[in-house]
Amino acid sequence: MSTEHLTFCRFCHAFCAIRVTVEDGKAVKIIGDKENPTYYGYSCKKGRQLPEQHYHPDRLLQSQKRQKDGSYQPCKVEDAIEEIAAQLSLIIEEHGPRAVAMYTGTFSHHYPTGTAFAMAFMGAIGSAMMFSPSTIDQPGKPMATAFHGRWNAGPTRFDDADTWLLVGTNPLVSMWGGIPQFNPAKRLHDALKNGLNLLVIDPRKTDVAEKAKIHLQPKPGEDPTILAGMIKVILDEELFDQDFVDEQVEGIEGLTQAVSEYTPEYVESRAGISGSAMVETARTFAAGPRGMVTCGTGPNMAPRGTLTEYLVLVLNTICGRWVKEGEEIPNPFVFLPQGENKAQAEKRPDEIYGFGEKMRVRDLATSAAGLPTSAAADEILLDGEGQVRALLVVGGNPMAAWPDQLRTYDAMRKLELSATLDIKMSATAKLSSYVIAPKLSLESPSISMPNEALTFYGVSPGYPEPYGQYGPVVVDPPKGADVIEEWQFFYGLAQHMGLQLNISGTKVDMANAPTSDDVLEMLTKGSRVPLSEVKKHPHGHIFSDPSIVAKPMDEGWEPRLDVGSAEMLAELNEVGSEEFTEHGGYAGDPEFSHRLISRRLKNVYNSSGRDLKKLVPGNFSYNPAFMNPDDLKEMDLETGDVIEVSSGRATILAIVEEAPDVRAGVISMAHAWGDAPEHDNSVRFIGSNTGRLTDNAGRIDPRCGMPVMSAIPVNVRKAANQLE
Ligand SMILES: Nc1nc2c(c(=O)[nH]1)N[C@H]1C(S)=C(S)[C@@H](COP(=O)(O)OP(=O)(O)OC[C@H]3O[C@@H](n4cnc5c(=O)[nH]c(N)nc54)[C@H](O)[C@@H]3O)O[C@H]1N2
Ligand SMILES: Nc1nc2c(c(=O)[nH]1)N[C@H]1C(S)=C(S)[C@@H](COP(=O)(O)OP(=O)(O)OC[C@H]3O[C@@H](n4cnc5c(=O)[nH]c(N)nc54)[C@H](O)[C@@H]3O)O[C@H]1N2
Ligand code: SF4
Ligand SMILES: [Mo]
Repeated sequence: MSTEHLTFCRFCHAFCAIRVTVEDGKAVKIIGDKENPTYYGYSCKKGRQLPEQHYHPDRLLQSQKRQKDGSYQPCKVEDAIEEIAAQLSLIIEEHGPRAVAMYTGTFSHHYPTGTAFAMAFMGAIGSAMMFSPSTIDQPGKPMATAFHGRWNAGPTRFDDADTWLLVGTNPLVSMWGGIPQFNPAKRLHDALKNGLNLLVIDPRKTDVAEKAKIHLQPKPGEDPTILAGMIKVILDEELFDQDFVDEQVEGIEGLTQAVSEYTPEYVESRAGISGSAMVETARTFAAGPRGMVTCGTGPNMAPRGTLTEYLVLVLNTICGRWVKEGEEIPNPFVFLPQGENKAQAEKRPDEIYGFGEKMRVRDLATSAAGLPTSAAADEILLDGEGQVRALLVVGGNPMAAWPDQLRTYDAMRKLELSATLDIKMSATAKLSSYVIAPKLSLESPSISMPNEALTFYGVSPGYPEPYGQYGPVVVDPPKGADVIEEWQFFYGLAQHMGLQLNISGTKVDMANAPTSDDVLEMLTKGSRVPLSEVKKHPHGHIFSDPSIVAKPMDEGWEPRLDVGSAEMLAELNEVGSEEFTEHGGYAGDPEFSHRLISRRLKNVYNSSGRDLKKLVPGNFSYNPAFMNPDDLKEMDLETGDVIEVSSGRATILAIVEEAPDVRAGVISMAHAWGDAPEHDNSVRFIGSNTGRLTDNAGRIDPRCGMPVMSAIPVNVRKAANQLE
């Protein structure tokens, strides 16, 4: 018998509303839900492979335990939990709770119940050693917000903008970065039809750059230069929002002084773009009157990501692009409590970095972006008091995705205990003492809350309207499977270790296990719309309330948005004092000929998806090194050649591919491919790990520990062994 079910996809973070056809208890077909008011029927090829993902022969249906000889044997999940709990208790008893660390990876966003229990578990054992991708993704966002201040009523909407500037982000592929990731293609199409002036800064002519009115295609890593140049134009030509600046902004004099040297001529000679096109970009953006600048991973991973995100906020602020008094709040939330929504700057935090848990390397500590993940491997490798001996990994793949892979590899092999919750034997799972097999998205209930919470993450794409959906269980796991939800793993550990867990201030009943729906109720305590109400709308629903508008500023309220942060402007001055070569060359590192930049590929999601036949057809599945045809000609290279890419840290093999969309002097490559070094000769089948080129102990942002992960200085040459 065939039935149809409504839920949302969790292959990526976009959470598209889908219709699932189920036959004989198995999901067989996925399509977008046309009746959904926010996604308008959108689904992508990845999402449509959910059935293949659920029933893939390599999907783990049993947890795995590493044996003495290094092989893995299935074990009952209950036994695994009991054994891991016993070993954790011993480690904590002997070395203290800091010896236990956690990494909640990408899929923590997709499974809010798992993340809440993972954090509650760490709280209960008393370890602050919680790492996440936050500090290897866009840490510039929370850092810059802390320096600049947060506007309580939040950012304005994309959908009615007149202009939008995307800096190093490609939302049509990544479902991220500024165009709301809820059917971005339709949203951009509609906006362009309504006259949107789209502006893009990217060293590659990306899918969004193709549609832009102006595309600046600079050398990588020059975003601070370009943004400072734009700010200078807007200040000099008095194109800014004078009233907003007078009432809500401080530091404008310092800013004016700091950008004074960033003339169009300077920007042109340094960033390798036309100075007049930069001026035109500034004027178009300032003319607005509505629309924002948003930034993606590229510039955050290049050097000075915090400064770039700061200048992004400054541009938005001087042009007054925040929700003003009396204007409707785009998203007053569904699953989160209704915000204060005041048209005022929030008080800035007293501490932005260097507080909380101290790392034992590089003077790093907690920052506004969290604990520096670039220090996690060192914390495992460095002997002595406080050393990390056990690592719990939830929905992440450190061996594929952490920077400085060689360090990670050594660290993974040094751990006394490692437990990884993953759907397959990933590069990390293959080095773990236990691999816990979890339920997959169609087998567990969830809510769209995580995408609401993105509203607090810099100027970034949370839902642009009060949209909410509950996704029920659609199918049971395959027969004979012994799988659990992530939260149940932590609940089980806590039970064995005699710990009390607290979720959102509620004590969890540790004797009688809650259901997943009970957990969702705990997570949504105080929500603007009760979970029970959202459940009445299986297609998802927009819970509008136009009466919720931005309130006036409190009387006597003092905090303002700061565009003159001394620390940020001092860094901008440092940029200005760097040496650079005008043609082809880059600031610093003249011994490296190219810059390797980050990118996303449409059909895979970080290290997920490359085992699914329809996503990576044929025998080859690798991440090409995309290079400009002129570079290939000069180096006598052809598409398909194996090249060696060398940074100051390491050399990797890669397969080159001609790409006219990439600026000359640049290599554009996706991350999270490849495996441990002993598999390198299989590059044509497994791809290359770009993380290995990065250096956690090299150039980093000393505040949040972000290493240089884009605009990496590299040299390239044809490999002696073509590995045919
Ligand atoms: N050089 C370089 N490095 C980078 C980046 C870059 O651009 N360049 N990007 C960085 C960024 S932005 C990020 S976010 C990180 C990503 O870092 P990670 O989150 O560590 O990497 P992923 O590859 O997304 O790992 C996800 C893992 O979850 C597993 N998984 C899939 N579905 C499920 C599920 O339903 N449940 C569970 N429990 N597991 C599941 C997958 O099999 C995979 O092993 O990488 C960062 N690293
Ligand atoms: N299909 C798919 N979707 C994904 C992912 C995936 O792997 N596949 N990953 C997900 C994750 S974890 C994240 S965090 C988001 C990220 O979402 P985005 O930030 O939109 O990621 P990208 O598509 O890599 O876009 C980054 C852009 O920055 C450019 N760039 C690189 N260096 C520089 C620089 O120095 N300056 C400027 N101006 N641009 C630069 C690159 O050319 C690239 O076009 O995507 C998510 N969505
Ligand atoms: S964009 Fe594709 S993978 Fe992401 S949620 Fe939508 S259908 Fe799923
Ligand atoms: Mo990410």
